[in-house]
Amino acid sequence: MNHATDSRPQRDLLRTVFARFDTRADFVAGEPWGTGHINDTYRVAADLGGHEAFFTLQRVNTRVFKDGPGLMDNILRVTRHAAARLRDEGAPDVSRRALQVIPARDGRPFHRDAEGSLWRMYVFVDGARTRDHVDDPRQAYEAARAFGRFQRLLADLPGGPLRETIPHFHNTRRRFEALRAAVSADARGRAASARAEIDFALAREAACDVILDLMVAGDIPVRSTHNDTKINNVLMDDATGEGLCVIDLDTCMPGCALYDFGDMMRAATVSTSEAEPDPARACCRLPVFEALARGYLEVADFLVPAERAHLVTGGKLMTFEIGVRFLTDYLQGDVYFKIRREGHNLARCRTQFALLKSIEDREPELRRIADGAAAGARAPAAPEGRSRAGRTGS
Ligand code: ADP
Ligand code: GN1
Ligand code: MG
Repeated sequence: MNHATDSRPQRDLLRTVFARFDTRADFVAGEPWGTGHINDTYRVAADLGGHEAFFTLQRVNTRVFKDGPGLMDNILRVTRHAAARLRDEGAPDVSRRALQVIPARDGRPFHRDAEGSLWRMYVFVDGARTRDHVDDPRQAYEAARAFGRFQRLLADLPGGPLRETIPHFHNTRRRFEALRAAVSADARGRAASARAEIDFALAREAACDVILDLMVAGDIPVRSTHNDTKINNVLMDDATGEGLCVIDLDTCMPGCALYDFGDMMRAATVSTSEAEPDPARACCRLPVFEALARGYLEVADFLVPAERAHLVTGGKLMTFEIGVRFLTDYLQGDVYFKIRREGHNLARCRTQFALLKSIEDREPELRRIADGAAAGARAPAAPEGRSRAGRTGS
């Protein structure tokens, strides 16, 4: 999870930034943390009255998130509501189940450094970790329950709609048009090297509008959603395996429940990593999908019939959309997603498109599984403490 030992300039920077936040702890060390594609995340170890304490310090990518204060306002609303609700419900370990923002010494929920970068800090949740890949269906079940609970929590968030932190984030039609424009411009002369992927995407244009049309018709509601439900955006408890805490709240805003389910499906069911060197191996794992759909539907009791009926459509759409975004970024010269090597975004796109092809090939089966999970979720719940998580085995 941690990448490298910190260099001296980096340590000095982290120490200076850490001191701007309102803790009684002294900086000891900091190291890059996690595998996110957008923000820069560090785990800071500090001395708190002789005890070691950890914090998550993040430099928010303000090229992507242009209204940092507005974004932090969303996050404060969501995290405070989450903690209050958990307390009302008598949940144990509230401080590990809801992110806690640590304010800066000036009282703001962020620190702006001399270069204009926006920093924020959370309490680091101990005894839990994220995973980039689902190894067993139980993990998908737990992650789906965590994201489903999170959607339920957002449903009664007081104070009106959240701000749109990235306008049109999951508007697949716009993402598709951006791809078309990138192909025409071919600014980096890369289109020839991605001809097969471009053709694959262009042939699926009709997919863009299916959910948008249902939303316009009023069959599917706009909800407050997470919008980045990658499997590594939920912390899993080391001891119990429970999906403990939903993180990466930057994209919490008005959206569609199916985008959240779809992005989970994309990230959890894939058999390989996101930038698999041999993308043809990427396929959708049915037992993982079964666990995911069951976990989500057991919790997401608020869904309307059209949402229940289109879970697989959501998965296809999100897999398509992220593939289109990786491809567009490749053609534009890797200006959005962090890359670690030449061709990284094209490799990521290939994995998404191989996964999409696999979902298309298995669609009837996936729909049967989703319908079965929906029927099961309507049946009387299993008694407390006897979750049905283990039912599919592996
Ligand atoms: P990004 O937007 O770059 O994906 P995240 O907010 O998801 O950033 O954080 C990156 C990683 O840091 C996560 O995958 C997780 O492993 C870790 N992380 C983030 N916040 C916390 C926290 N409060 N406690 C423990 N680990 C965290
Ligand atoms: C980014 O921040 P991270 O790594 O969790 C991206 C998501 C993509 C994902 C693909 C704000 O998520 O939309 O689905 O990469 N986040 C943003 O791995 O663009
Ligand atoms: Mg993340």
